[in-house]
Amino acid sequence: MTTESQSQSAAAHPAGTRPFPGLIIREKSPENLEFPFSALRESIVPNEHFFIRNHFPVPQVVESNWKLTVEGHVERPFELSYAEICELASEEVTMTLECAGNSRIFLEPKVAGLQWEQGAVGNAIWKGVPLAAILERAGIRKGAVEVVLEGADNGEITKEPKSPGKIHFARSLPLPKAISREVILAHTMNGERLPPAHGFPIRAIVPGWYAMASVKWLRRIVVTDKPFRGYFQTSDYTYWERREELPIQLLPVGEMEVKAEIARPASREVIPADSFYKIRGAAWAGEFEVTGVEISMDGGDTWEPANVHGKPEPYAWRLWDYNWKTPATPGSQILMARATDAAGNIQPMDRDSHRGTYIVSQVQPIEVEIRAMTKKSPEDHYAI
Ligand SMILES: Nc1nc2c(c(=O)[nH]1)N[C@H]1C(S)=C(S)[C@@H](COP(=O)(O)O)O[C@H]1N2
Ligand SMILES: [Mo]
Repeated sequence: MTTESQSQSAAAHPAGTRPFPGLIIREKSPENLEFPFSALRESIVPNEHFFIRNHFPVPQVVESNWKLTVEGHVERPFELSYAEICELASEEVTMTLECAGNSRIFLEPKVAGLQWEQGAVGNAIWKGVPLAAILERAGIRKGAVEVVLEGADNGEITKEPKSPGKIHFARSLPLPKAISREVILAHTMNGERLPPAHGFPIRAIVPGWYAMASVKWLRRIVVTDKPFRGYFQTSDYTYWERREELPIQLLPVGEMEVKAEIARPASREVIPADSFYKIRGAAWAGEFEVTGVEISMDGGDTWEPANVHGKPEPYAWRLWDYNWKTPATPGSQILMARATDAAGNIQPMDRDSHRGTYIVSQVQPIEVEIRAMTKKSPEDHYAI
């Protein structure tokens, strides 16, 4: 009876189509939800599975009242309605959004902040208007240095460092990044209108940068002639620049680092001894293309190349797999994956302590148990 229902459920959910186990709640209010990374199947994460990171409650936006203003150090300030933005020439970019605090739970000693495991990351196809086109229309004045992107969401931060009363979520980009064609004001996520939690009606998409730069519910663009000193730029989302081990200054977190994550097996998975098992995961590299992924079974002494899918392209992750002949001897086994990018960066083994509570990109070991088993899992023999 049990056997029958088990085999029925295996038939109802053939490899690769198992039901989604649900997003993990990291915080109830404001809502912060993690993608269970071991559920990774496709390169594009469906909207309903995409992680959510909110600092404040999702703002109620009435589409017909919503306006995006462009102001500051420009010749011709102006505003746009949602309908007007949707009519402008748009571009598409496939981009991996990774929260700068992703993988924080693996830090020792423990640090403050949401305790994300591997799933504060996702990859989607975004479509929208290049920020450069909007800035061109406004006419950037001489002496401009940054472009501030401000969201409609707001609130007060009562934990240290406290905010000066109510503030909006806002981040700036240096002018060269802001006018690069890849930065878009997105209205579409995987072919659908942006879902409310992901920034409806408009969000910035800043390819190559950690996701805090991709401001949701965008309502104001301000060109400035001095560096922006907003809360999420100075008190939060910063790391120490050091010279000869001395902290020199706090810098805003920016470009993503090269990183691979293992989706399958999951931590503590039990795997049959002396069998064939397909290890799977994703790797990304911010501004650069992922060129390789390697696997180590001996704590990083030796590395074997994994099979990286698709073509190298900047901004988007690449799925990879590795056909593993599991050990004959039962016991604990540590797996590691590391990625390399087109600029020659290799994912490091060790944590750079200058990064505070952000940019957790060192190799993340996964521990599994090898067990002598007669019945193999349905995903064996390099299935899926
Ligand atoms: N307006 C606004 N934009 C925001 C945030 C926010 O709280 N408010 N969170 C940022 C952070 S820290 C991350 S990781 C991403 C998460 O995007 P997602 O919720 O669509 O996955 O949005 C960024 N943009
Ligand atoms: Mo984030």
